[in-house]
Amino acid sequence: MIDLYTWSTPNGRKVSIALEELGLDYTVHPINIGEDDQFQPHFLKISPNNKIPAIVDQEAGISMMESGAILLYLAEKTGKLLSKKDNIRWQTIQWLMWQMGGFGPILGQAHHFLRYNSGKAPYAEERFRNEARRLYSVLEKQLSQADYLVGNYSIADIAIWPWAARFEWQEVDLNKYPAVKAWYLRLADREAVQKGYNVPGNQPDIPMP
Ligand SMILES: N[C@@H](CCC(=O)N[C@@H](CS)C(=O)NCC(=O)O)C(=O)O
Repeated sequence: MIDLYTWSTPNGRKVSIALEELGLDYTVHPINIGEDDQFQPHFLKISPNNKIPAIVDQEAGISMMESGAILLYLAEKTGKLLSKKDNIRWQTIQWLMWQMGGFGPILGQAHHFLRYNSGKAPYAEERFRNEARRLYSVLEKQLSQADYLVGNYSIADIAIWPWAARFEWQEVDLNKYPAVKAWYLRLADREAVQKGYNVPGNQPDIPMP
């Protein structure tokens, strides 16, 4: 049994989608970051950086923060969603790192300036709007070659998709990125993605381009 500490955000959804895909039993502990639950001492013991998601794998005695590390852990634990073939494995990890170091942080800033603080910092709005679109172009090029980021469906797709699901917040029109749109809809059609998206619950439907 895995304890999942999460909230309805892209980083949180990566882990709930992976747990659903892998068919692992898990208990959800909602950490409402809008009410500062992430600063509660019991949570800080698991996630010292005061951010969701975090997991505790009771059986293995392992506690972890950082969604990318958690995805790697779950893939290693189950032997699924990360190829054992060297080239595909490392390419998958490369795209996971691209999400962790670029797609996620830049889109997070786009949300901050474009959605939550619109009109306050025109330079930052332009910078993150443009950078978001550049990143979608990179994704478009990669997905034009295949149905998934690397080889079969993997933790790279699971890491990137929940961020793309906020395309409206990023002022990104997915119709301008046809390969990304097709991939986005392919994943949105998966039952595990739909279930994982709706954790911790009561979420509106997955946004459709
Ligand atoms: N690099 C971290 C980022 C996690 C993160 O930014 N979580 C946000 C929600 S998506 C959060 O918990 N924010 C609360 C806060 O900053 O206080 C990961 O991928 O797990």
